[in-house]
Amino acid sequence: MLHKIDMKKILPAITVCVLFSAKAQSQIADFPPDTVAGIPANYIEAKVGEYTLPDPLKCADGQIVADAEVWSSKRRDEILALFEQHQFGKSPQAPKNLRFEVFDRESAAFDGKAKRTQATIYFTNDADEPKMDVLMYVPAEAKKPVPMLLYISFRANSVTVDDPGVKQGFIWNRERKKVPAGEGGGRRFAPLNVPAVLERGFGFATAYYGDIEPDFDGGAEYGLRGLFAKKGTQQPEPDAWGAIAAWSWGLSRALDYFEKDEKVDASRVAIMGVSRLGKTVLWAGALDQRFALVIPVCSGESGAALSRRNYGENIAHITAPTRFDYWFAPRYQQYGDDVNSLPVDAHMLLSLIAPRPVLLITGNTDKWSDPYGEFLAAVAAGPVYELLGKQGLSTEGMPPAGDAILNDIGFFMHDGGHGMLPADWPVILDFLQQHLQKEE
Ligand code: GTR
Repeated sequence: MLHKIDMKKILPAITVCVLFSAKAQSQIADFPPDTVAGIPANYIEAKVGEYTLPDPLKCADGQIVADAEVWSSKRRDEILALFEQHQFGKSPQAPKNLRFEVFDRESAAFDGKAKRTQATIYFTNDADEPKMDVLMYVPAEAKKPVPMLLYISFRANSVTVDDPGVKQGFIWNRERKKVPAGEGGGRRFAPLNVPAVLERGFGFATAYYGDIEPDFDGGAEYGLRGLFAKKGTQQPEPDAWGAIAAWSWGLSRALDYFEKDEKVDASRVAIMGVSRLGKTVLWAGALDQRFALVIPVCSGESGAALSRRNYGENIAHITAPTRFDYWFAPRYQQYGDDVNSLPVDAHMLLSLIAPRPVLLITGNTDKWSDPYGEFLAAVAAGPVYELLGKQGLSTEGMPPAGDAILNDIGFFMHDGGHGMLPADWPVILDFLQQHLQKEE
């Protein structure tokens, strides 16, 4: 059963939170790795360390943000620039004339319940690669432009959705070659429920992140960042954009396309992604305020979980040269040894989504991703939402697995591990409906 946490529930919820910590400690042996990239990982609450979060409502010059005007004209820009400089890197502007080709328009799909459109998006006017295929469905009976859930996938469109009409896609395999999807694997992660989305009056769209840029060290060469790289530049700048910024940029191009498709209400497009793609949708939503709602699933470290908590994965783990340093701006790595000098943290990333709704989905056994760290980030982003007239979590006690909070900041911890679970779907659909469905 879903329910909203109200004030009467705060006390029991706090108790649950204390119990959760104790339970978490007793389950350390569950899944999480002890050491990654030679760096030990901590799963004991008492050892997360002391930290003070930077205040999202205090400007660099000391001014306290007391109204929405100062937030949107000053402090928000400061925080965005800090994330560009220190974490994700600086992305280029949108291309002037987006080039796209619709190669399948409004074909009947899902037993006639949906209309399917497929388009290829080219990122510049003068290059044909990389290019991204966007697959979208709208409810067949829709009379007006529909709100849309855009899901960035680990898999090509032809294997993300169960529909024989989808164009055969390609994916990058471990040998850094593009192979027809279906042969080269690709993580599943998400039991998608497209018909359920359509039944609620929403459209559903997806794109494969590897179409934007392959996910391996050196992938920039084959992907979007290669397209924008200045010839002859050897050493990337400390604030050069990483792969997460590239994937985020690609999502904005899908939205550019939706703005031109009369079936879509481009002012009501939600984005969703799992794990590293949860980090991606957070950064996409922060950069591009046209996205109306953001759903990061198990986004964890450098996503919605507070980096300052030394619990599960930390910045040193994620930016280890053998792991995912290429996801971020080169400067980010330096905070692995000194997280307290990082001028931002996850609560500020969430505050960049405000006042738009954001739903954090986590898992109680996904300790590597630090679900409690995501909850605390959401609590700390609350004052920004409230300043903008919206509702944060309205509790400081983490709800138990299975209970959802669906305020403008939403939080749901499923009973299970890393990735999306069937139990997430009713929560996702309720959240979309509550925040993006207009009263007719
Ligand atoms: C993990 C990584 C996480 C998360 C995850 C994923 O190995 O440590 O931060 O991004 O990969 O994307 O699957």
